[in-house]
Amino acid sequence: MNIRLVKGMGLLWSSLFLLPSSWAATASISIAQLYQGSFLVGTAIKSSDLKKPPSLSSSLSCREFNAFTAENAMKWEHIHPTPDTYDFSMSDQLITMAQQCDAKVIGHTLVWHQQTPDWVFQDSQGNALSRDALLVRLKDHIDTVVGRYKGKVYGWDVVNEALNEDGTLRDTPWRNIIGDDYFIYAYRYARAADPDAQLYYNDFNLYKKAKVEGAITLVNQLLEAGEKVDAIGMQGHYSLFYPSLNEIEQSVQAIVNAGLSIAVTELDVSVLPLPDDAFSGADITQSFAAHPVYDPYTSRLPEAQEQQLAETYQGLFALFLKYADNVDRITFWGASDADSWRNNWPIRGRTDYPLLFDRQGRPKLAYQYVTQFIP
Ligand code: 9MR
Repeated sequence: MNIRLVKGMGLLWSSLFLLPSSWAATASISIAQLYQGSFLVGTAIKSSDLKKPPSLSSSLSCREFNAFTAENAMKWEHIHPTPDTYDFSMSDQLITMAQQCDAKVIGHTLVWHQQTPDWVFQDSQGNALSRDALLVRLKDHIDTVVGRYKGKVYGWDVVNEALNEDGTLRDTPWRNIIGDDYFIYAYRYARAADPDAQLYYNDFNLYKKAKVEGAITLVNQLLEAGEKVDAIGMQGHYSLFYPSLNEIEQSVQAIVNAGLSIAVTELDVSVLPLPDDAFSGADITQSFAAHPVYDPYTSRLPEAQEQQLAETYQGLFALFLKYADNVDRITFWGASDADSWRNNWPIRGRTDYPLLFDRQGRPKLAYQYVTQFIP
C-alpha cells in the first residue's frame, strides 16, 4: 500500500494505523488535528446552534474542526435586517463558540445578491439608491460588521458569487447601481476595517475553466487596484457525478499558476441523481418538483454508494494535500448529513448523504478514508 502522510502527522500515524476500523468513533484525534500543518479543516455552523447557550464545547463541530463559518448568521438579512438595526446575537455566539473550541472564525459574507434585503438598494421612498448612496451604505455595513470582529475573524468572504458561469460579471443590484468597480470598494472597506483579516473571493463551480479564469481576472483587477485578496474560495458543492478530479485539479493549478492561494470553503458531495436540466453548483434560485426517482436512498445509503462517496472524498483530500502549500483551509458545508442544505436543493425534502458524519453524528466510511488512507 502506498501511503502518503499528511504533513506533520508522522508521529500520529503509527498509532492510528494499528487501531481497528471502528477507531474513528472514539478516537481522540480529530480530522482537524490530523491535517494540522497542511491546512485548517472547518465546518459551517447552522443558525440553530447559535441560538443555544454557549456550551457547545462537546459538540461534533467543536471536537472535529478548527475553523467555523456561520452558514447563515452573518449574511446581511440576519446581521443587518433593517437600515437602523444590526443583530449580532448569533454572530457573537459564533465568536464565543470558536473561542471555546479553539477554532478560527470565517466571516460569510459581506457582499452577495442573495439574502440581502431589498431596502439595501432603495431609499426611504423605495426608489433605487444612487451609486454614492449605496457605497456609503456598503461602507457603513462593512465598517460595522468587520469592525466589531476586528482581530476575532480570521478571514472574510468579502464578495460572494459575483460571476456567471462563463466568467463574466453577474448582473446584481450591486453591479447595476454602483458599476463594475463595486467589488473594489468592498475589498477596500474590508481591509480598512480589519487590516489583518484574510480576504477572499468566494464562488461555486470554479472547476469550470471559464469561471475560474473569471475569478482569477477579478482577483488580478483587485490586486492591480492596490487591494488585498488572500485566496480564492472554491466552494466545492460537488456530487458523485461531477466534477472529475481532473477538472478540479486543472482549476487548482490555474489558481496556483496565477500566484494565488485557495480556500475550499463549502465542501459537500451529493450522492443523489439530478434531473437532466438541473445545473451543477449552488444556484439557490433553482428548484425542481420532488419525484421518488430523485430520492432513492430514503432509508439508508447502499454500500456501493457509501464506498463511492468515501473514494471521492479520499481523492479530493489527496488532491488538496498535493497542493497543500497553496491550500489554506478545507471547510465542509456542515458536519452531519442531517443538517445539510443538499437535502433541500434543488429539490426539497430529499435524503442526501453529502458529509463525513451520518444523521446521528457518527463518522462514515468517508471519514475513515480521509483520516486513514491518503493514496
Ligand atoms: O446553506 C445555506 C442555506 O441554509 C441557505 O438557505 C442558503 C440561502 O442562501 O444558503 C446556503 O449557503 C450557501 C452559501 O451561503 C453560499 N454558497 C452556496 C451555499 C448553498 O446554497
